[in-house]
Amino acid sequence: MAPKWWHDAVVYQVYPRSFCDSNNDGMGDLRGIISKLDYLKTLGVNVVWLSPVYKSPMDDNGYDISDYQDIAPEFGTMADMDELLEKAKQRDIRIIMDLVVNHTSDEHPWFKEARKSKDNPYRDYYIWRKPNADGSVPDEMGSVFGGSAWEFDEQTGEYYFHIFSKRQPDLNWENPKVQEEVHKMMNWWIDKGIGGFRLDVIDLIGKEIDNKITGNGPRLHPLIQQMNRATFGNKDVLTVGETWDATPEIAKLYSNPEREEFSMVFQFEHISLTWKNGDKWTPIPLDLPALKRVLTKWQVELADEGWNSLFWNNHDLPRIVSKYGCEGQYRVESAKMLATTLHMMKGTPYVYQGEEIGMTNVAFDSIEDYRDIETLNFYKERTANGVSPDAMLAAVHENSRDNGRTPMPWDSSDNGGFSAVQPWISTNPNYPQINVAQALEDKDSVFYHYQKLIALRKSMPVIVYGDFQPVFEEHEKVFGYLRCDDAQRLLVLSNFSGEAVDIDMPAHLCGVEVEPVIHNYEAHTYLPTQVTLKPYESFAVLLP
Ligand code: TEU
Ligand code: CA
Repeated sequence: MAPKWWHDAVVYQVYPRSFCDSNNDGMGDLRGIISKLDYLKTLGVNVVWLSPVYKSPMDDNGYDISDYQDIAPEFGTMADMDELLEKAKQRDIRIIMDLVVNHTSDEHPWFKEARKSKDNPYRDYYIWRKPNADGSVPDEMGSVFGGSAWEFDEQTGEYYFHIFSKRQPDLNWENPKVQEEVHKMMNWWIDKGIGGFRLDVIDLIGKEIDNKITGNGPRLHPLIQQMNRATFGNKDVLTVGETWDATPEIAKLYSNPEREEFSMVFQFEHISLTWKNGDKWTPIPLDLPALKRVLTKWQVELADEGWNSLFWNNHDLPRIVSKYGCEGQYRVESAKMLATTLHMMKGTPYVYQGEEIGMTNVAFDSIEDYRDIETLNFYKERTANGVSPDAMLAAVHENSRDNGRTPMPWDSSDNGGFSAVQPWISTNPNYPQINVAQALEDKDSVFYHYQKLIALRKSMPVIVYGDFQPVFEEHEKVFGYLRCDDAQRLLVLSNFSGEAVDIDMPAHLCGVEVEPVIHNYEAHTYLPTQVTLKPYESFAVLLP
């Protein structure tokens, strides 16, 4: 595969409203991000994915855009954005914009026009259907955020379609004008010198509503190839599509360079394993063998065709130490173990703000303390349908998107030093212990572990391009794999349990001196016939 700059890149995701508040209004902003660029440089990342900063009524924290070419005033101005691009560039950091084009805000001028009359020139920018004869909704399709996907609009007496909130009407991608407008807007950002796009729920744009098809519709890949040709195709940028239902076969369609679509996609199979029958509000414990099977499948199947993205966290997901590691006694060890497991695999790693200091889930006592539209809608819907408020709050503690959205704790001062005033959502109460200042002072912190992993990727080609081979495939507690190229063989072993585990090493992997690469307990320099892994121990070593 022809090498690309993003093959050995590590991306850091910033959720602007929760990152750093420069003017003490309780809301993170662009100047706050600018003030932390040196911190990101110290960590070693070379790409920042910025969650949406565009003008927006913030019904879904900016994933509802009312002007794609302006900045939300709470985040700053276009001059601040230009300065961020410039100062990031000085530090060799590229900025990737979040492109949310499955839908707009209901306050976007296109939608305001569209709803005025059935013959408005913008009407077909969105998806409208007549009520049934009895006045009821066109069909039973539901919104991801609860309730119907159809909203009745009084003015013209028709329903419009929205997969997310009713304030996020879906664009009609069958309309060539929509395609042209979006391409034009993307080129405007590319000309500003951005490093690429993260494409929000892009797998939904090929939908066929009348056949009840939303994800992976028949028109999806032609639309993406057309977008590629019209915009970023001949530019040296990173593009990553958010594709919840991708299988490896589908991911190859997107990311095989010959097809000229995206650099890579986010798949979520390794994330939804703890959702009972796909329902995040019915959490179940992790089945480690299942996680191993999923991670292995993606590594093996995208080996020669396509490219993986590697992530544990983002702004929609609970914190990984709380889910697959240990929040208590072994927080630091398990955060490092999870980081090593992910970062030694093949693909482009993404670090979500706060992951690099081992931030945990939050458990607010009252639903009043939550802000996320999805969490609040489902709390209301499920408790109205008989789920007890306590059970629902427990599910929120486990899987609410707000777990990943509490303000970044920079130090142990009030509100974790994020802001001088009460932030838009409360800080995790554990900020006096878990914060950036503490992590930077402690040479054994999770932060320095991430820093090392990122540096290793830049210096060891075997991590970037080596083959992936699972070892101990049947083991209930340990995940292990080898990464090999012509020059080196790297062995990675991780204990996903809170107990020590003895493993019998296969003949070809023992009785040898090894070179330690990274570890979260003492280094191993020799592999005996039986290796004992301490609780959440993980290490990578080079075999002779
Ligand atoms: O997320 C897509 C999405 O489907 C999530 O809302 C996810 O399904 C949900 O959290 C699982 O319960 C993207 C953005 O990342 C998210 O923040 C937006 O709310 C959503 O699209 C709409 O733009
Ligand atoms: Ca602010």
